[in-house]
Amino acid sequence: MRKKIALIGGGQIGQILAMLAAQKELGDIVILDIPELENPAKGKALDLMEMAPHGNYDATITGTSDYKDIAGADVVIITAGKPRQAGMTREDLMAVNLGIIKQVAEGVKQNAPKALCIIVTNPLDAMVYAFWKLTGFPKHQVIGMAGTLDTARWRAFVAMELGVSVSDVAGTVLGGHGPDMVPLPRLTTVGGVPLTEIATKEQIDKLATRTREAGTEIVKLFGKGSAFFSPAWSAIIIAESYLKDKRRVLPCAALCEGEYGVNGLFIGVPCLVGAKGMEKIFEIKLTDEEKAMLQKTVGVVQKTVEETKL
Ligand code: A3D
Repeated sequence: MRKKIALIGGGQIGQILAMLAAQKELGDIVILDIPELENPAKGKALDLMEMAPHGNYDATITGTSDYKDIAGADVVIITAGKPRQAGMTREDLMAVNLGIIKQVAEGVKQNAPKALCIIVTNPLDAMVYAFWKLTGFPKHQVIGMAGTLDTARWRAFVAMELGVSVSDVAGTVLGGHGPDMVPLPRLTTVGGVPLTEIATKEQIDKLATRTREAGTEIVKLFGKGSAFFSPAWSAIIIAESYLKDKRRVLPCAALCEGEYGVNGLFIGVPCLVGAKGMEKIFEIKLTDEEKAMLQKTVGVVQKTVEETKL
């Protein structure tokens, strides 16, 4: 029997997620949106079924607004919620998206209690915390997608700056999904060569700043709405690593219980994602400067989480 992937929210990111999950043949796909958008969800699903002969995939793709249709899902990816508009911070979305996450948590808890849940909705660090609190799911079953994207952006900018293949750029970004996130140049390599030996401090500082502001750069260009291709890919590789037990080490927002000196918050850290979900957090020995930057971002996340009052 095929695996089942439920996509809660069939907007910009949701529809790309559906296409990627189909192309990768991760399983059957259900796109769930609000009742007013049930027909567009059905339409997107049908369009993707009609793409299958050329896309060369086998999957049943359906649209719905009824949580019963996600019953028994193996993976749930949540993008339900408002995206930013130009001039907004992610925190400006708190009130409206917290209300939406409350509904989603109830629907997922009742219908797909065993699924690996990947949260994408912003403000990410608070929404993943709220979802975890509201469902009571174990920590290995709840992952926030942010560091995977922030790291993809960091790698892309490094490759663009140095004129090298992005495949050879490895690195990681820690912390919350906001302008205080912590790219780690010290641990970034290009084909095994340390970034710090082939780029100047000015170049590295510029790349770090661009990474921290990458989401905002796209929001400004769009004018309306936020990035969707790269967030979708970033969420799908987490799902794929789980479904195929690929055991990839991906920066994800995971519940820290002592790791990095953080307790009870979801923070972007390197995670092993395998058949049991978020199986392990890898701890890195940080320099004093990196520790100070991490503390700053943790403080920001703590404040946002407190606003959920959960
Ligand atoms: P959009 O295209 O508006 O799609 C959101 C969808 O959610 C719409 O189709 C809504 O109808 C639907 N929705 C709203 N309420 C509900 C509900 N109660 N139940 C089910 N569906 C609902 O937005 P988008 O896809 O561009 O972005 C989705 C979210 O992802 C936003 O909150 C963004 O801020 C966030 N986002 C996060 C990242 C990260 O890196 C964490 C990156 C980009 C976007």
